Amino acid sequence: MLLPTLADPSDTEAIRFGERVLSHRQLATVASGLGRSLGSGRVAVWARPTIETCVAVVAALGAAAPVVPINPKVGERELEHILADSMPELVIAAPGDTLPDGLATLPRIDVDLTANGGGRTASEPSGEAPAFVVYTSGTTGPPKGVVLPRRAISSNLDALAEAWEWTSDDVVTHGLPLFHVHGLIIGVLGPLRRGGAVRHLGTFSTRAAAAELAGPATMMFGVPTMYHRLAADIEADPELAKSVSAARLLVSGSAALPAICHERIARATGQRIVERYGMTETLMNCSVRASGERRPGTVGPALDGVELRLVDDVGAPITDSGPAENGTDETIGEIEVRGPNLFLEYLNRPDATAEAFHDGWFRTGDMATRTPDGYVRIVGRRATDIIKSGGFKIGAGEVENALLEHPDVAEVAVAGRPDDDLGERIVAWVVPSAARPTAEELTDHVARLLTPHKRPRTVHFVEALPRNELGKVRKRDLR
Ligand code: MLC
Ligand code: AMP
Repeated sequence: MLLPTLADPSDTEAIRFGERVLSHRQLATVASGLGRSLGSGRVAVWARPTIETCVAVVAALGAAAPVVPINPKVGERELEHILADSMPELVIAAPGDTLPDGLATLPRIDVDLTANGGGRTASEPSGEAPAFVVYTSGTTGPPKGVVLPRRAISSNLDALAEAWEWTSDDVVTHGLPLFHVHGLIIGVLGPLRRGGAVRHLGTFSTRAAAAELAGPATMMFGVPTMYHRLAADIEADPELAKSVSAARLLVSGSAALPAICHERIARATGQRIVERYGMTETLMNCSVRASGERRPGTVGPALDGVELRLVDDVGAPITDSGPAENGTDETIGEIEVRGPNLFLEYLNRPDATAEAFHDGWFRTGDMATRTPDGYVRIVGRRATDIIKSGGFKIGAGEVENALLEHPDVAEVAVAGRPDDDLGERIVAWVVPSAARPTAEELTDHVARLLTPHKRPRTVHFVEALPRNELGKVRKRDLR
């Protein structure tokens, strides 16, 4: 059962957004009330960071209807693609939400927090039944729908509970978006599966997080950008640092946490951040254990039940990743994983699904080393056309395609560049056509077509792009 605590609910707090609270019993009642209106077809959930979004997701899971979470900032082109690809039967939103065109034409159900379904849900579907379709970027083309089965979620949340000694006494706080696996599956379904609570910040700020950690929250989840901002704030304000030091566990993931950020927070609070490594397709693969050594720059060993190996350039497993013979470093290989945490397929993309696997192992595209005691250190990515900015994954190709739709763009190349705050920043090199657009016009254009987090943060106007003999852009030579 995915959410056993809702079958036998308690009156303790389950979800809080500011003053809006539901106990486990209230959540079970409201979600089953909403679930009565749902069939078993896919449902889109307008995933604003609200209590309604959590209720919608729990209701759909209870009714065995797969959820397609929709980024409330989604642009027209991206939404068009997601809807055509996933074909949801209806959309669930909060009362008063204004939905964009595309979604507004679907049958709509508003979350009613007074609904009463008596806590009854459909019989529990099999573990292989799809629970979510979460869209994630690739190197080229529009985002792919990752179909996640129920067993991936339950097994992964249990492995994390083991790793983090996570119990019903824990209260998780975070300000993550609810349309990706980090905020929604780990950050909301995680606490619900444990029978504990989540207190969502609405929007992340150090002050709000610190107040929660000084109060009831025991754990915080965040992306490195949030910890980078938190480090600066607590260094400037010892009271904030004191609040953060009260946490039981600070967890970072979705992108690499720089060792310097880890050390700054440790110096100010005594807290050593626990880093974990995951992916939409695999949920979480590795984590430093709550009781384990917290080595900065490492994501710890594989979680229980997750098999992880490193393979070389020709796909051969690297058996010994201890110090290499040249004595300079450990052997670097691509991470491949196998286990109950894996997705079922990319929706409508058998080609992409087949390509993602190698002898039954999922190819993550992440490059890493592993110490003899199993600690994984991620050192890079196979594809240079994948950008991780603020913990969001963005394909350079999708941003290029969006920019090429602008009438004043003749040629374009997009790449990620290091950024202290965002990890990587999206940079575009643009050859304008006759009329020269402003940088702001172009960033707004991408924000409107795709989503604001995919907008370039820097635009360089150039006369030509560096190309090789075959006409392909040499991204390494972009300056
Ligand atoms: C800015 N905005 C615009 C805009 N420019 N809106 C329209 N048009 C434009 N041109 C708006 C934004 O929408 C936003 O609104 C506000 O301005 C600030 O935007 P921003 O500057 O882009 O935000 P920023 O400060 O950079 O965000 C940092 C951040 C964010 C850390 C809060 O990057 C974030 O939430 N990251 C989390 C990513 C995540 O959850 N990843 C998990 C993937 S799963 P508003 O209203 O929103 O403030 C995964 C697997 C795993 O990776 O392992 O976990
Ligand atoms: P997404 O497709 O958005 O789920 O992003 C998954 C990717 O995020 C992984 O393939 C990694 O490249 C990256 N990632 C997640 N967690 C970490 C981490 N702790 N350290 C480094 N990279 C990470």
